[in-house]
Amino acid sequence: VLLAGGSIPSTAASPDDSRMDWWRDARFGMFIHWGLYAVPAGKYDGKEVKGIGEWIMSRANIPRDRYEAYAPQFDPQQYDADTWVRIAKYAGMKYIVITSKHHDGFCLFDSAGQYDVVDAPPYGKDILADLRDACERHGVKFCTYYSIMDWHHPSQKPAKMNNGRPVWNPTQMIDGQKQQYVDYMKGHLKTLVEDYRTHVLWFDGEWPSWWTDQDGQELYQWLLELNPESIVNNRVGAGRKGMSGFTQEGSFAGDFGTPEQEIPATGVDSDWESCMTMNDTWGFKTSDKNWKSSQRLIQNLIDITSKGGNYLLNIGPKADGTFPQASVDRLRAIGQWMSVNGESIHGTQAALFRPDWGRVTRKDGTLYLHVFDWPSNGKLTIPALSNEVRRVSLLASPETTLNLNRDGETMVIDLPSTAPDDIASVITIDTKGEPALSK
Ligand code: H79
Repeated sequence: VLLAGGSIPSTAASPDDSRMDWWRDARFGMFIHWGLYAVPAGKYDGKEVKGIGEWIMSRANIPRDRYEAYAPQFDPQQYDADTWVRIAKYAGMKYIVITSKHHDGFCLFDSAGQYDVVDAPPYGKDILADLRDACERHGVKFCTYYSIMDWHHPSQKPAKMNNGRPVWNPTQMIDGQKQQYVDYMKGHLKTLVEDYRTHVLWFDGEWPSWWTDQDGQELYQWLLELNPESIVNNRVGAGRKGMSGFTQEGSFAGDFGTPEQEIPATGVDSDWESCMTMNDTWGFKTSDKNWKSSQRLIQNLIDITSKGGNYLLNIGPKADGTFPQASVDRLRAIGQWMSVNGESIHGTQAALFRPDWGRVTRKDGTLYLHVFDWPSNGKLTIPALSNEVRRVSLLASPETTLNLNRDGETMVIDLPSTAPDDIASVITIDTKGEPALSK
């Protein structure tokens, strides 16, 4: 039924695993990268630092004590979790994954240790608890990112020194310290599962050589014993293949593949989620103005959905607690499109074919044709279906019926002369039974 998908990656979640149901239906989530790095926002010692903003401690080789000095400057007085969740919900996002601890080691929740926002004056409030509460009020699933590599924890040291300055990536584990660090992580994760009620554990920073797939398997099993409903990404172990994000052949831990900043060319017969940015950074950087268009973002959502994946679209909030205006503008445009066409995304699956004029999704007996390039001759061609077609119409105006004629191996739909939507117009085909291609 799905598109042919090359090799089948072995992720742990089986197709009939009901714990994955909400996640598979969601299709669209918000990633939030927020932490101390929002304070420097891409600048160190008065100089612009190249690369992604949340990596500034590594990119500028910042010593621990200098980086810690951002904590008392992090005072997001305008942070309002309710506003964030309303914005996400309006855009059609069904879940939010926020950095509970990025590679820099600073926690946005009340951790047992001292390096967290609750223990950092002047702000001193529990950012993640507020976001969890807002998510629960609005019916959005609260989920957390967690970095295994930790540039701040005393169990780890820099890969090497460069002119007396630390090179943080990848960290080295100090001999004899690993068990203590694993216990530290488990303490955090137990808190995130039990007190913060996180639905997805989104690991990252799994690539240092001291973290093995055996460690990942054990952590994965431990997490599912803690809460059998948890969903865990494939970066919990060491099975990820580079930035394409899929799991290698073999038996590796994790429920879904994690392509980063890319969309697979075809559908894949396993669960996956593409995480992507709106500009070129995850954590806020003042200088990064390279915003993708709303059209690009909407078509990415459709493309990913048509291939059976989820789209995790990132926001990097500013140090004052607000989303960058360019991000808000784009989420509003996505929300406008979703308010008319969301039915063609939520709860839909990979489609039967991938045409050159756009993308296709399906739900039960309905096919949703997303037309990116509206044909100038008013005729839209699709491969012939073997089932009886009950009705063809426009999702934006369901009362209009469109004509469909079979022509050998293809079917042709007569379209109105102008596209109802500049970005993607959705045509629905209701069939008797599950749609299938005739050959
Ligand atoms: O949190 C965001 C980034 O900070 C983080 N992941 C997203 C979600 C990120 N980490 N690294 N990168 C982005 C780029 C680094 C990639 C590499 Fe590798 C790490 C190259 C070598 C080690 C990934 C793992 C690719 C190969 C192995």
